[in-house]
Amino acid sequence: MILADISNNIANNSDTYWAFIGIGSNLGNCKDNIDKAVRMLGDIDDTFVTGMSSVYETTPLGTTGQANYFNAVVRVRTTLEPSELYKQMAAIEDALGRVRSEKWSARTIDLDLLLYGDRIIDSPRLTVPHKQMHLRNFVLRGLCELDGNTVHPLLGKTCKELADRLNGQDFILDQNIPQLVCIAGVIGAGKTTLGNKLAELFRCDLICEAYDTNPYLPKVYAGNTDLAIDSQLFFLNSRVEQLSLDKLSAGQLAVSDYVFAKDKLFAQRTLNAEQFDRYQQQHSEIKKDIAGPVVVVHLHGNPNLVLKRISKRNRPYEKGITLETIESLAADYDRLFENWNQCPLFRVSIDEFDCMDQAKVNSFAKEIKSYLWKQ
Ligand code: A4P
Ligand code: MG
Repeated sequence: MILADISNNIANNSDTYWAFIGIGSNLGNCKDNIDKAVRMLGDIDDTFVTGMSSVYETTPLGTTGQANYFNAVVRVRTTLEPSELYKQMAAIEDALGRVRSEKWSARTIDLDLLLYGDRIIDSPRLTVPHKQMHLRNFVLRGLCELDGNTVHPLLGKTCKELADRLNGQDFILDQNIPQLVCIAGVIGAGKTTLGNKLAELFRCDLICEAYDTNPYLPKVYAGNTDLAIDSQLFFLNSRVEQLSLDKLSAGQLAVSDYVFAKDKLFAQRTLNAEQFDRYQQQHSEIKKDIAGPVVVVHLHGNPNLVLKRISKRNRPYEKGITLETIESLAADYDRLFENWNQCPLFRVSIDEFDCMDQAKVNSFAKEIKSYLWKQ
């Protein structure tokens, strides 16, 4: 039965669960395949389709040269156990002509059990929540249409929060690239402190911005603008060396207390037109040789709190930093991340997230790990 208020008839049954099922099709008459699949889901014994998202067209993830997908998500109420529900879903895939060839192959229909109440299942045939759902906008979009407040029981975040991290993109766990977690944010936001803690928990290296070995930086802070280009090129070269694909191997976990994209942001702030041209030439030559982030954490928050932290650490050349500088830097970072599409982006408010709270840091690290390929 479909979209039935009949769900009310079984709503009081304590053995009744709601579940979300993701549907995808990119072979044959996709919309028709999806319609049929939804009807067949409604025909499963003791299972009622109580909601369906729109059907939307998406770019294939994980392959090239395939037709676009059509995706949707349905919500069901069921008394079936997850393994039984999954068995019925697989039977529907078979009945609709699904041929199981290699992974990522085109398919008439794909039914994935995304969520089953707040149950966590990790068996050889079935993993719930679906292992990759938090990386896929084509799944979270439908979930958000149905109920964005639905909580992912392992990550403790709503589907809306998970979707916000993806900014409309789909991602895969890719073992062929370094697993680099970059922490970004204005001076004094606490990047190195958090980076240290994450690196410790991940048992990996923390790659630190070379601000204390940059010989030009104090002079630039003191107002010597001629040296701005030297300072900027020093940073650029040091970042390239630190993040070089010769240094970080495929699958290797690493944390850095900066994101490479900030380099250009600072160059734009500090260089004049002629200096910036010089900088651009070097920048464009090297970008392809360095590891990109797999996750970015953007620490943002109250500029007054940031200023307080800066004065507390008492670095002589940071004395001249004003509230206005921090505000304008923060605005630059906001612009940088507004349409960020390189990787999932965690926006973390420093007013709410205290990185001295070890329990919070532990669960944050666990969450980040689910966005990384695991050895
Ligand atoms: N399995 C484990 N847990 C689950 C679960 N919660 N739901 C096991 C469904 N299946 C689960 O599934 C492969 C194995 O996963 C099964 O043995 C099952 O017991 P499958 O459906 O037989 O094969 P598959 O579909 O090739 O694998 P999978 O993992 O479902 O593929 P994906 O990762 O879902 O990729 N791009 C767009 N835009 N839209 C799409 O819908 N879909 C895919 C399929 C690729 N790119 C896409 C889309
Ligand atoms: Mg599948």
